[in-house]
Amino acid sequence: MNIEDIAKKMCANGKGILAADESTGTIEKRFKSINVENLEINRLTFRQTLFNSSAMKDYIGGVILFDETIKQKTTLGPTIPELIQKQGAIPGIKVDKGVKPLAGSNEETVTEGLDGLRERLKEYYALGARFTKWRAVYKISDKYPSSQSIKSNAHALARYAALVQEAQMVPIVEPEVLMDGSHDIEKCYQVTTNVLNECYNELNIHKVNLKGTVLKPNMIIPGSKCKNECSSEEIAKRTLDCLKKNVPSEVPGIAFLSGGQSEIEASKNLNEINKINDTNFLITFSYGRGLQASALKEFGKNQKNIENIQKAFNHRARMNGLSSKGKWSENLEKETAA
Ligand code: 5MM
Repeated sequence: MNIEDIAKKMCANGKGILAADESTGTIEKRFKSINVENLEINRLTFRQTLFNSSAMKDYIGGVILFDETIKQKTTLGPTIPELIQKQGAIPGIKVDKGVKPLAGSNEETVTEGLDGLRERLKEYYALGARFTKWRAVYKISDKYPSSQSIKSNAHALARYAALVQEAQMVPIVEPEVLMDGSHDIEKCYQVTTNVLNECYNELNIHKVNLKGTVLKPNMIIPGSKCKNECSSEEIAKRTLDCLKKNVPSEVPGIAFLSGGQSEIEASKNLNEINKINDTNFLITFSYGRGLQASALKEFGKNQKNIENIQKAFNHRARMNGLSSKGKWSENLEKETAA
């Protein structure tokens, strides 16, 4: 399959992306919240339980893995990428090396990982990866994000994307404007506009074929400490407007991050966006917490109760699959939970 077809397959037909690429430090935080020790076997057990779930076939087009996971063999025989392929999904890999303080603007970060990337991409391709992910992070405050952070992160994202396409894989471009803070929805709209503009400016300079990319953005949403509440309808309207104005129409797929929204909020907001989607973009999810939070809780209760862990994951995958078609409802949420 060529990269343009892969990009569509990851987001089409009511499917989305499972972000299971937590680095060892991030999964440690998640496991701590459920009192599970951060051992390799526990990480493998949790992830292979998700990847074996029945909902994978209908609702998951791609899975983003971490370096450790893509190299693991399941306790059932096949390797992790083989298990994902067997479920009809495409294995992908997070290739950034995380955020580091940005020299000259130390309260902000720049994402690193370009050194040696060309060689690492060859290795990941041989392991079965057909798409990759790189996440840039921007925080909002009175003085941030600075143009230095917007420009340096966009430059890195574009150099990453160009290398990934050279290696015949699809780059997911993830510029995440964080929800942390007390800013309102308007501020999020403005900052995301600036961030997206600079990203596509750099992607063009680096001759990235946009038809072979997927954008993973934040929704346009008020900060988590903002006093003014916003309806899902307003979030959907502002988000779609921002995407229409700032994302070139060649981009085939837009797969949102959940960014700290609750599982239900993430489904509800995605659903509202799809209800009014009058663009050609395939609009779907690329959720980490938004897909895994309930399953993680069940894993914490009893790691051996595979049925309950998978039941929780199947439910969230189905709900988000419906949201990606604008067919989710609060009632369906309750019916299935009951
Ligand atoms: C799953 O978390 C991903 C990896 O984070 P670290 O590199 O910091 O360990 C993260 O990039 C994730 O893919 C996105 O932020 C989306 O996840 P959420 O939880 O926001 O949907």
